[in-house]
Formats: sequence, C-alpha cells, structure tokens
Amino acid sequence: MANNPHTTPNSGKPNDTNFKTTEHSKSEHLEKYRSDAKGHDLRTNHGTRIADNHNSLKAGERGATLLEDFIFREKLNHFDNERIPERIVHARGAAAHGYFQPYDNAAQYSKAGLFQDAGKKTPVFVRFSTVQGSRGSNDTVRDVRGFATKFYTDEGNWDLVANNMPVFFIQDAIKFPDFVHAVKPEPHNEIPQGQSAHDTFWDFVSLMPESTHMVLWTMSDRAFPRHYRNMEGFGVHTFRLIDKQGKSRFVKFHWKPLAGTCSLIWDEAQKLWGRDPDFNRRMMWEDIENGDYLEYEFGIQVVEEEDEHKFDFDLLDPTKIIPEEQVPVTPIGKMVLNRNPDNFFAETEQVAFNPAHVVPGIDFTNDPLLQGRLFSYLDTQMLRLGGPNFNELPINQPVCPVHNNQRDSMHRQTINKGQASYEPNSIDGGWPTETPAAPENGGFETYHERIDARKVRARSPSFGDHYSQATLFWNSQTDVEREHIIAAYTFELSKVQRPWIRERVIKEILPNIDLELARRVGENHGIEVPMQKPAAPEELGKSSQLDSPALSLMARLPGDIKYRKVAILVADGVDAGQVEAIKKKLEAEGARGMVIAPSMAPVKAADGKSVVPDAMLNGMPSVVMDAVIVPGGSESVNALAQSGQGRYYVQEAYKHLKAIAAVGEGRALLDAAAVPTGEEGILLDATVDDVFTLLRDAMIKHRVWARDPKANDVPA
Ligand code: HDD
Repeated sequence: MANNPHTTPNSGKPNDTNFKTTEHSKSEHLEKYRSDAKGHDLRTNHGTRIADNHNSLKAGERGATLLEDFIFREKLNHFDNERIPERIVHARGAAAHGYFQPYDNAAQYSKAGLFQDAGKKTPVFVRFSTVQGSRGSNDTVRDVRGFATKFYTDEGNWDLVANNMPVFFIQDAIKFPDFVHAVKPEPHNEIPQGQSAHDTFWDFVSLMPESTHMVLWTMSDRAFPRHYRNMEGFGVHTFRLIDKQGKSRFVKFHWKPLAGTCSLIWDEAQKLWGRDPDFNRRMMWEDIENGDYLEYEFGIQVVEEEDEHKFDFDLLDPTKIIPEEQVPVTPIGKMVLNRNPDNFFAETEQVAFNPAHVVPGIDFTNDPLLQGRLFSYLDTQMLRLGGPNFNELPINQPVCPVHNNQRDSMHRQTINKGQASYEPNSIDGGWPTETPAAPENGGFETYHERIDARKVRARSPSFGDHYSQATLFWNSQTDVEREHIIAAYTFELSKVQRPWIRERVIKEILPNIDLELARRVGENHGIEVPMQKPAAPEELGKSSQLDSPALSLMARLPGDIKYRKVAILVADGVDAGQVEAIKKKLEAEGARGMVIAPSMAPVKAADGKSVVPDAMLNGMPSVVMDAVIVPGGSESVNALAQSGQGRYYVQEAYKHLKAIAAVGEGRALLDAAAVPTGEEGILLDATVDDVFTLLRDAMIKHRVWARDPKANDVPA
C-alpha cells in the first residue's frame, strides 16, 4: 500500500554522514572498474567468444566481405569512434595519483574535512598540462603549465585547478575566448603548434596591457620547467577559507615543490621537441615507477577580511600576486604523487576538473575571472565527455556516497531504485534529504558576503594598474634570468610577420615594464624605444615594493642531486672500475648514472670485463641528462673523441650550462671537443672520489650560471 503523503517524509538520520576516506579509498574505488585480460578469452562486447580474429567473413576466400559479419562490424565501429574532442585548452597532459596530508595548523583556517586531522591522507589525482598545443604536441614548449588537483575528500571532490604561474593574461573571463583564439595556432593554416611566437598572440597581448605581467612570466624560464617535480603551482585567484566559527579569510593557494624549482635552457627545450617530445611526462612516469615520488608542500597566503583593501592592488585582480615578502606563504600540508594511472584514456583523458567543485570550508571571491570559470568547465565537459553523466566516469566519481534526483541522459550508469526522483517526496521516505544549515552539519553554505551595488557592465578602477607588478617581477630576476627574458622577447617577436605588431610591443608595452628591457629587445630588432615610459600614470601604477626575491627561480634551487640523471660516456677500453664507482656514488645521492656508449653493443672494458650500455649517444642525448662524466681508459676516450657524436655530446652539454666532469684521461674528450677546461663547472681530477665531490657541488646549483654569457659562442 502507498505511503500516506501527509506523514512526515523521512525519519531517522542519513547513514553516510560520517563517511571517511583513506589514502587508498580512490584506488580501491577504481579497482572494481579495472580490467585485466590475463587468462581470459577474447570476446565481442556482448560476450560472444571469438574463434577467428584475423579474417573477416567473406563470400569465398577471395570474395567481398559480408555485411553479416557482426564481429568485424562491431570491432571497426568501436575503433572508428575511439577519439573524443580534446580539451580546448590544456589538451596535452600527464597525470598521477597520490595523497594529500595536512599539517596540524591547517584546521584553524578551514573547516574542510581534509584539513582537520594531521594524520589523515586524502587521495588525489593531479594532471599537469601545457595550454596551447594539441594532444600530440611537445612537452617542453614555451607555455604555461596546468597543475590541476582533484582531492577525493570525505565530503566530496575539491578541484584546485591551478597553473605554474601565479597570474593570468586577462582580468575578466569574457575575454577568455579572445585570448585563446589569439594564442592557439592561427585559424587559416593551423600554425604554429604549441607556441606563442606568432602574430595573433602578440597582436592581442600588445593591445591588452593587462596581459603584460603574465606575458613576462611566460617569457621567463618558468615556461619550460625541467620536471613537473620542479615547478610551483598557484591557484591564481584569491579564494576564501571558512573556519569552524564561520569566519572567512582571503587566501591564495600555493604548491611548493620539495625538490626545488628549476627549468630547462631555451635552446635545450627546443631541441627536446625533436629528441624527446614526451620529456616531462616520461620523467614523471619513470620516476614514479622507480619509487622516486613527486612531493609538494601546500601553502596559503592568508589575508584577514578587514585587510582586504590594505594592498596597492586589488585582491580580486587575477593579474596580481601578493608578494611573499608582504604576506608569507604558510605551509599547511604536503602532497605526494606516488602511482601512475593504469590507463591514459580512462584516467588522464577523461578526468574532468572544475574550479566550482568545492567542499564546505572553501569558497569563492568575486574575481571576475574566477566567476567566469565557474561556468565554463562544466559547460566544456558536456561536449568533451558527451553529456552530463561524465561525473559517473570512475576517475571523476567522488569516493563518498552520492545521491540526488538528477536522472537519465546519455550513458547513464547508475541504476536508481525507487519511484521518486524529486524532493520533497513522501513516496521514497523523503530520501535523499537536505543537510539542515548549521556549520556542524556539514552541508555547503555559501559565505554570506555583504553586497550593495548597482548592476553594471564595468571594470573596477582598482584593476587599472597593468605594469607595476611586471616591473616588480623584472626587478626580482637575477642577471641570467633577465638575459633569458630579453632573448625570449627577441626570439618570439622575430617570428611575428607584421612590423607594426613588433613595434607596438617594443615601443608601447616593454618600456612600461623597464626601459632597459625595451632598449635591449629594441636593439635586437633595430627599433628605437622611447626614453620614458609611455603609459598613463594610472596604468603604470605604483608598487610599494621594489623587488620580491621569491619571484626568482634561483630562490628555491634543488639543494641536492636527488633524481638527477648523469651521462657516463663509455667506449671499448673504458675503466670499468671507475664506471662502477661513479654509478655507486650517484646512487648513494639518490641520482642516476646512465652508461652511454656509441652503440648498444656491450662495451669491452680495459680489464676485459663487459659493460652493458643503458643507451647510445644519439638515443639518450645530452639534452635529456643533467650532467656528463667521462671516465678514464685512454682507448675509450680516444674513440669518443674521434666520434662526432661523442664530441657533440659534451659540446651540447656545455652550451646548456651543464656540469661536465672527467676522470684522468677522460679530459682528452673535452679537449677534442674544444670545451674550455679550467673554468667553473668543468671538473677534472685523477680519482672518482675527487671528481665526484666537485660534480655534486656544481650540480646542486642546477646549472653553471657563470657560463651563461658564453653559451651562444658554442655552435652545437
Ligand atoms: Fe582554465 C582547463 C587552469 C582560466 C576555461 N584550466 C584548464 C586546466 C587547467 C586550467 C589546469 C586543465 C585541467 C585538466 O587538466 O583537465 N584556467 C586555469 C587557470 C586559469 C584558467 C589557473 C586562471 C586563473 N580557464 C580559465 C578561464 C576559462 C577557462 C578564464 C573560461 C572562462 N580551462 C577552461 C576550459 C578548460 C580549462 C575551457 C579546458 C578543458 C577543461 O576546462 O576541462 O573550460
């Protein structure tokens, strides 16, 4: 008999209120979707065993294929539909699983469950990406890197959809399609791939002064990180954290890599496009397989509500940072990425991030870029993942229970029981039920921000300063970093065909950052720059701070040689004892020595022993290594010195500012390659022990920076 509709619908408490995740919750959850073909028959999608997977059904052995062949048709049909639209931006990415663990200070800032207990590990899935290129583009292009984290918390998924740069190109999301159209390959010929060095990008950004700060970041070496483990992450916008008392504080989110920050050299990054287009994803994959996990500290800059207007910029303006010297970053947790996905498509491609995925204790601000993002991500997943049920894809499902009255549409997986798909209802006992508003109950309640305003299509005058933080960034760079920035603008603009766009950048934008920067780039383009900053005073703004040392990549150099790769160059006649000793020393420091020979054939060492190479000279070129060491053994060194590839190896390493070491006779290869011995970063000694100490000290600084001015002299 039907329930009486007049009785109170649900009685009793929901049984999932106290749901708890563990570090392994997401992996356990994915387990029921994992499929392993080992030991199984080959079948069609509807389960019929296949007797012949080599021949289609034909009218006679030499006859036409028959329409009847359901096995053939099903297989081709599925294959023909394998591809889905790639992401409109951030199409190329690589991802890993791991966990987040808060420190014991985190709970005071936010009531979010994942911050409450210092012992608790919340599973995460993190996808790193480039922005401009398509799915098959190169890893090491000059571009922003995405750093998107999905936290599978007790209270649902929180997505922190971040980048490796702390500001953005535009202030209002209504300009996002314009910006992306400008930076993407040009519409008439789809050139260039993965690059901003083209007319439409520079046309747009030179007409949009608000982009200046972010463009400067992308002209810095931050635009091609050595490894995902060596880059910072930034939530960019100011967000809110809400504590247990309901108090709101403004925060900026930061990921600080525990392995320090460092980048490639531009020439090296370009060469990697050809030598190893998968450089960043391969390194992450291999490191995780080897147990060398990626680690980041999670930090926040906290601004009390009452301090909102204490800065010389607007906290809601996404083209501004809060200098760390003004508001330090407080570490509140740690993230470890320790497991590779099982299947790229199912996990990395199908994962759907959305800044609107928040949990109680985290809330938004009115940053107009963030507000637009809150619409855009869900919208894009509809097309990319084919409808609103993408939330049911295993990688996207929260691990906590999910019940609501949303129903149907394409590819619905859930089999909802009961008759009532509406609320309130008295037919299914009133379930699922709302969580009554009260902080202790754990339902999401939007922060009650006070608003008293006119509805306008406008931008706040407090967003008008477009240059002062670009100047701050420029002022905070070391000499080497500045030279790289000058070279970057020079290179990028050399690819711009229209002279008036180059002129606009050099005469109207760059001088507002710094007159010397403009002069140097102008000199390289034969363009004279004004003697004074051309922008109006309100656009130039005024930063109360002249520089911010934290903005230099050099501020957080690695500090050890963990996870670094060192090429040990060998040929027949090498001193096998030295090769062994070098490998052991590297291992002891957590680094990896790769034995590299002219071919893959085992090398016959001087003592008659056989040394098996890990790779050949052109298979694992110097661009994929962090340093080079040449062991002794005169026959080996002579063979390498006579080989063009052998000489090129050390020359190229020299050009890319890498430490180069030689034990004993090993020096002869450096001489043959005309690598100047006797200068910083060229490390020669008679014994492995002595050479290794020098090598380690040089590698800790990531590169031999003193050599930078000479790098262009090397023809490699
Ligand atoms: Fe975005 C993807 C980060 C501004 C619209 N964005 C995307 C991804 C990252 C970011 C990391 C890739 C996620 C993944 O790995 O799947 N986006 C940012 C940051 C921004 C930003 C840090 C500025 C602070 N984005 C932004 C704006 C809009 C979008 C202003 C639109 C109004 N972003 C998208 C998108 C994408 C996306 C079109 C493409 C694929 C996707 O969302 O899932 O909706």
